[in-house]
Amino acid sequence: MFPRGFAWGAATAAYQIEGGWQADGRGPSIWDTFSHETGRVFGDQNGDVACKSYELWEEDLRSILQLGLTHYRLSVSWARLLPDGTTQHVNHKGVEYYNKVIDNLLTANVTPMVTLYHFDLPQALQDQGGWKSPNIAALFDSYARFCFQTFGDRVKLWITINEPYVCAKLGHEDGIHAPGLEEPGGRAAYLVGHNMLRAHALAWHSYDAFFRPKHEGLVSLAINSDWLEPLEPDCAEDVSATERHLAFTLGWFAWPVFVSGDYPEIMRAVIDANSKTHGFNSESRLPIFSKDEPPILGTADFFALNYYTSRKVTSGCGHSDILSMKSDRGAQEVLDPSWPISGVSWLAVVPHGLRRLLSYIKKNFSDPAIYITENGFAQVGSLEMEDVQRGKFYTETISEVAKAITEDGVNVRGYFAWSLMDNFEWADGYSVRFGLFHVDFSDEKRKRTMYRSGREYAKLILKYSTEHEGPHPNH
Ligand code: GBH
Repeated sequence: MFPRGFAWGAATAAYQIEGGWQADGRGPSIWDTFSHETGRVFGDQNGDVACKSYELWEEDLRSILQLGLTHYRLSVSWARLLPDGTTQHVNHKGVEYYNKVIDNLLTANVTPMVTLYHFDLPQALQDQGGWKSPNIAALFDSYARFCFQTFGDRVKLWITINEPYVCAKLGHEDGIHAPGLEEPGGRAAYLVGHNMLRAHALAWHSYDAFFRPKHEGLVSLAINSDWLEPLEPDCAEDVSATERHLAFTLGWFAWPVFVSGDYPEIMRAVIDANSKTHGFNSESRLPIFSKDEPPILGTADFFALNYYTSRKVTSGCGHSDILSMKSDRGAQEVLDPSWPISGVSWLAVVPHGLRRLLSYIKKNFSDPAIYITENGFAQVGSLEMEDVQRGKFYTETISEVAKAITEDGVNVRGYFAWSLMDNFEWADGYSVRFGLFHVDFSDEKRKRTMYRSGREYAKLILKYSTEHEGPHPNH
């Protein structure tokens, strides 16, 4: 059911697990700043200590081996490697840490997939305008080259930026992620998304020109999207609201990279029309790609998809007189009452949504090789080590992936569960648990204990990764 060499993985991100926020010369990031402000994160918690992975990497490795993962997706902390964000000052202790992690993984026959940016911008760069500044693209490119140069002999799977949508919208329009900006008008979110695409593209071109020839790896960006369906399939307005929503979510980043080098036409048309209505008539709020910069089109060697949930969509977006990315999108999300809700309110359990989204990607983005770089299920409140629901979630989701491969012909190359272990869940702090391993945050040693769902995932991996190993024809 799963092709030979299929990646069976789990994922984490530096700020969510490492702790050691001031250890060995790490610089501050925007998540340090944000989480240290009162009222930003649940219970005013932060990632100062988190799972202590900076200190306890060997425990993480043990967990990875217990699950039998073939791949592990981690992110490197920009501010740990380059404390002020620039290559002027390299923190060698940070380099040593990631060298150890990568080398240990390879020795254990686990393939690393490394994300360069998972929400944690060095504060020094935020102070210069962060992702809103056009200069960020070149700074990111230097950081990426530094990482390719330092780790690229051993790391062959790279993600430049994780979920630009989340950084742009949650960080710069909703203000619920770092840097916590609540800018109306949509302009900030579009600008950040634009600079992230420029940054990603520069890094991809750098890899392509200078590193691919000897390292032969693959580079992409991780795009998050819910699966979206019209609330009333026969209602033309719901159908067009759904198309619009898909264009503003998945299309915002996937269309420029996989289809045209520019934003979906409907995005530009809607944003321009709304700008006019609101009396803006100068330049568009959605930036335009310069012809003098390397092209965005073609800058992904595979499609990296983070999928968690699905929504039904209907037209309109409530009553909003305020111009925003959300109001431009003009779509209202509705939960289907038949979908169970996981521990967090936003995560309705819809495994078949993943199969449909995979087919949509195959059809609309030229049948790319796809890695599902995140997918998972959250627990909150009372803790269940026998997390039956999560086990069922993984079993069902993986069976939908199997159908996508065998029945729909989708070229899926790997699946990464979010997450290896419970960790700092951004604005929800430690109140939301996504792990295959439980982490005891009241224990000095941050003891990791496998959940029942971890045991079930391990069984699935064992079953599917050995199905090709029949008896040798000569025996
Ligand atoms: C991923 O984002 C992140 O990459 C990962 O770091 C994180 O731990 C994981 O999800 C689990 O959350 O609060 O109602 O505004 C997934 C995409 C988009 C899902 C924002 C949650 C917030 C909904 N996320 N969404 S709400």
